[in-house]
Amino acid sequence: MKFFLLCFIYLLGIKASNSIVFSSPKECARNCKDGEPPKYCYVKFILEYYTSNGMACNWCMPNITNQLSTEALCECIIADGIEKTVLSINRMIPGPTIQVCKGDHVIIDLENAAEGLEVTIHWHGVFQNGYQYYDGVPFITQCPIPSGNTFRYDFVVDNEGTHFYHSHISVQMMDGQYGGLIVRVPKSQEPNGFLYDEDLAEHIMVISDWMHELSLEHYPGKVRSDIGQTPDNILINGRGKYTDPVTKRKNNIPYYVFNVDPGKRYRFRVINGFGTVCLAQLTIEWHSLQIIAMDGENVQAVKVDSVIMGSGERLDFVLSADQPPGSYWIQVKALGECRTSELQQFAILRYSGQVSRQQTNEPGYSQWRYNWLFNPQNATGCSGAPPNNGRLCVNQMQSFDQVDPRILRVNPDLQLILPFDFVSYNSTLTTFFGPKKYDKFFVPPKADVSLSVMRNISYVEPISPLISQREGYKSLCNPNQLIQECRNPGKYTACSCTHTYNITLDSIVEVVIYDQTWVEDLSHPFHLHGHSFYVFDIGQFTSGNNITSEKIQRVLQRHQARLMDGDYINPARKDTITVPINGFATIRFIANNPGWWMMHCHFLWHTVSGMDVIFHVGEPDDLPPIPENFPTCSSFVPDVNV
Ligand SMILES: *[C@@H]1O[C@H](CO)[C@@H](O)[C@H](O)[C@H]1NC(C)=O
Ligand SMILES: *[C@@H]1O[C@H](CO)[C@@H](O)[C@H](O)[C@H]1NC(C)=O
Ligand SMILES: *[C@@H]1O[C@H](CO)[C@@H](O)[C@H](O)[C@H]1NC(C)=O
Ligand SMILES: *[C@@H]1O[C@H](CO)[C@@H](O)[C@H](O)[C@H]1NC(C)=O
Ligand SMILES: *[C@@H]1O[C@H](CO)[C@@H](O)[C@H](O)[C@H]1NC(C)=O
Ligand SMILES: [Cu+2]
Repeated sequence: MKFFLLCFIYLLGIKASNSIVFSSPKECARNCKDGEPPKYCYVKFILEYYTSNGMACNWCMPNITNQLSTEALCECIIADGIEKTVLSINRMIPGPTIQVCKGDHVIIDLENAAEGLEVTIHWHGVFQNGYQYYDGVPFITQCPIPSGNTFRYDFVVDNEGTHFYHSHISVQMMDGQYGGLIVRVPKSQEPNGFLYDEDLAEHIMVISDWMHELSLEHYPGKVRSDIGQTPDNILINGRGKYTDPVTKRKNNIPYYVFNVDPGKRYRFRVINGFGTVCLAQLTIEWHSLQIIAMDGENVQAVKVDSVIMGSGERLDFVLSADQPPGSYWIQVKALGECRTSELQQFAILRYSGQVSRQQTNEPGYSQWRYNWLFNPQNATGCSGAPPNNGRLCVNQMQSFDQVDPRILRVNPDLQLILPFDFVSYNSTLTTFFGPKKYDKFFVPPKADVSLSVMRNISYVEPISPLISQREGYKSLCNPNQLIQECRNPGKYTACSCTHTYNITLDSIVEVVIYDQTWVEDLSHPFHLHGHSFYVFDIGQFTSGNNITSEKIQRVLQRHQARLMDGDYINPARKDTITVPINGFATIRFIANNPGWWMMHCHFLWHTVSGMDVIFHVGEPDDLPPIPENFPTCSSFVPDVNV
């Protein structure tokens, strides 16, 4: 079909590109129908430095539906009412929500209008199989886009679900470069479709944390004042009230309102866009959340009362508007190090029509009780046991579809054990900051100077994109093949190189990620690009009990025994997993997508300081050809002219 079309176009002497009819974001955000031809969805992104609650807010106020259009009808970004330098897309935060149907082409022209800033955008959750050059990871799948330039992302979305896009450079995401990317299928193809009546744009919920200054102010980080990276606030779909920490008074920014009709059932799509180490907990007053998908993968529906999500995780749930009509609180509270400041934000669930219940006072941080909590921080009861104590873990969820039987094989083709850790330089600061030392670091809240590592290697970017330029290969390494500088490490230098594992195409890969950091109340969400993985096991050791490799061996022996006994029935799939504090996660994936894929902690300060690895799947020949005129970049250090 395509071939004939191309010939026809050729005969007429028209360039193929002229024959494509672009659809607007609005036209693409349609009801997906069976048998409908795919659309070419064109979106223009303009990235700028901008100001929240700035001058534009003297002229107009964004209303709530504005937030979900693709162009700002009012260029005021209100956020939480605090004036701040932001990195916005189309003068909106979150950026435009992209809504398409599975199989559509998505073309995003990203114009970088932020002077002096380089950018890339990652399409988090989209596998990009066949479109490997558009994953948006700097120096892996592309060169960073310099200011003044436009880069065209062009891919077909082949996996449905609630996805997410965000900056993949430095800590930029934290200042506003993120938004929703929703890929729907016809209702007839939604296995959980019978559970809800509506799946509306206005029920997409992007939650994010927010600082009142540029996040770069905290990278590497301060030690004398304003230490650490704790956010000042939380935003729900880009807005919220700010509570003055001294006077405890709230400002008058209106909360985001989710409207529902009594008696109907709604699909909510929640995206955790946090950038700091705080997890987010979402609870809706008097309403249970019936989980139907995690990270875009369908699960067998389960009802819970409250959910915890780490950065990069997405959750779809059904909310039944079955309570007395009125207004109910939606609470998002931040955990981990945000617990100290009891950071929380609200939105409102509002029933239409006659009100039979008045809204109560805002709930306190720890006021609400719940029977079932999803994805608990305390994962001691997750491993090998049925859900108990009101805690439901990610590994206890069941996939909707029958799993690929290859994934249940006792022995994987490749097993990677990836402990992650921080290297602290606290006791060696005089050497660390001695002459001619330029080691990378960041300053966590307790003011140690630290670097992040996985298997003792701190990831650094290569000089050129690995997917398109071989210059980058020279910094590739892994524990079995360290680069020259690391073979004889100086006392205070962790090995810094481009931590990469080559993986045979179509092999079954098992990854065991575990926490060696010893930091209380800090659980790390790991995200895999290009694939989703099956979650087999999650667990946690009691505190004060260091994870040793012997303990991990015992975890693996038990895992093997369970595989042999056929204990795992239908493990659920995800692309981001929150590894419990002092705990581990055992996952498997089928490496069926050739390319260079990152797996990394999704907390920006950990990503940027080395808690990343690259999975290189297949051979360069397995990839589609490099797009014509694909930008190149590298260092320029030629021989000196004589
Ligand atoms: C986690 O839960 C277990 C079992 O309920 C309990 O013994 C343990 O104290 C809890 N750990 C933490 C850190 O709360
Ligand atoms: C690291 O050094 C800083 C500054 O000297 C100090 O405040 C902090 O407590 C130290 N951290 C540890 C873990 O010793
Ligand atoms: C990391 O380095 C430490 C200290 O050199 C060593 O004891 C440990 O075995 C290494 N860990 C891994 C996973 O290689
Ligand atoms: C990994 O793959 C790259 C690119 O194909 C190759 O240059 C490199 O030698 C491989 N490394 C190993 C350890 O096989
Ligand atoms: C656990 O490891 C930390 C850091 O290596 C060490 O300080 C601590 O003493 C260890 N604790 C136990 C119980 O072994
Ligand atoms: Cu981390």
